[in-house]
Amino acid sequence: MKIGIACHPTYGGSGAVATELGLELAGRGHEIHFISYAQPFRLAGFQERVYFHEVEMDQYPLFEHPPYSLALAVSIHQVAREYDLDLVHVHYAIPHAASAWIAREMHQGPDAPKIVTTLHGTDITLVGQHPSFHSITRFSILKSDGITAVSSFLREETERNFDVDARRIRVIPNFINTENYKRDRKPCHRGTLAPDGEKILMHVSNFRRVKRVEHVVGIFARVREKIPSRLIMVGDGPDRPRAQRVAQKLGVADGVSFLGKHTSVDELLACADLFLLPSESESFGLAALEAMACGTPVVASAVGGVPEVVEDGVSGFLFPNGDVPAMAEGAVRLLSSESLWEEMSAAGRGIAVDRFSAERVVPVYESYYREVLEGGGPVGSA
Ligand code: GMT
Repeated sequence: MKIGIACHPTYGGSGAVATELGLELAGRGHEIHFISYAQPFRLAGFQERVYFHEVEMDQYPLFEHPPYSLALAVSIHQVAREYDLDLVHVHYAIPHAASAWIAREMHQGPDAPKIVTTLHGTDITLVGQHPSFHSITRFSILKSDGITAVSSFLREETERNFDVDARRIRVIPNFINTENYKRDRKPCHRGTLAPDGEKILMHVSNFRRVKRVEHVVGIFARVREKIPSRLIMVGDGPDRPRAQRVAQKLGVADGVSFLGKHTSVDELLACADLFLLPSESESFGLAALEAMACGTPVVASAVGGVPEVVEDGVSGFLFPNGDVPAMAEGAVRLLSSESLWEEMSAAGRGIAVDRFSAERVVPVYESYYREVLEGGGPVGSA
């Protein structure tokens, strides 16, 4: 198949999944065309059958906010025509689903590419609900030829908030390359991250409000009272100063390292003893899956789609959103018992391999594409 993929290139789960999917599909013989305003952050190096098309926009003083959605529609249309795309798969509904719909309208005729929209999270639970986006998000989801959601939770939220019949939405979970994400990585950065042999607690995110990075620091401060440990914060975003302030306030700043953005989080997760994800909302929790694949148990809040990924008491512990003391207790329990840690580490790796490996999930996308290509017109109407 010839497949266009539109995604946000910035540090975040939807762009990571879109990129990994494109690379896996190319590895399976498909021709992949990434379309975005910048190279997706996980798209590095040359790979056969993979192309990147940068959406071009001229600056013009009249535009304080250049109309990216239109420029993207034009790029999708051009790439679809030039390379004879069968299908355009857009990740994160806003603005991609609307741009793809415009591109398909411009194309017209029977050879217009089909559109598959994957819903990732805040496009449904937060951003898409704003009055300025709600109706166009609903319209463009309904105009897609295929709709997928990364968890059952997100499918239900889409039905509840956008009145899209859940039967039209296929749940295809996020996946992981279990060859890259694994425990025994060499070289191991353990000695650099925790030079005195401390336990390593880790958090990876884009430090947005929903991630509650101050709770990550709060949990760490409590754990450190009982267990020699260090907190490694990977990523960056608007709440980094908040996390730094809390670390100062709680007197643990000397035990926290902020590494900034990293593309090779596999190397880092493979040396962690515990992954913390106390988000207030999370449609899936890709970072938790990445940790599990690396054999790192997870302590997280039981919100959204997280329980579909992290099995409470099996690959980690889940607690009510905001319950920092309970999360800290769970973390201490896990880190104090070698046998419990070993059990949960192995279970997490096992779940990642059995249910969320690229080998298992990518063929599900392929057969869904075939279904959509054979299925005819748009799903439903706006
Ligand atoms: O929704 C976001 O904040 C953006 C999005 C992203 O691009 O990082 O994250 C969402 O998509 C990820 C990949 O499917 C999921 O693993 C995250 O759980 C989800 N984030 C939220 O629901 C907050």
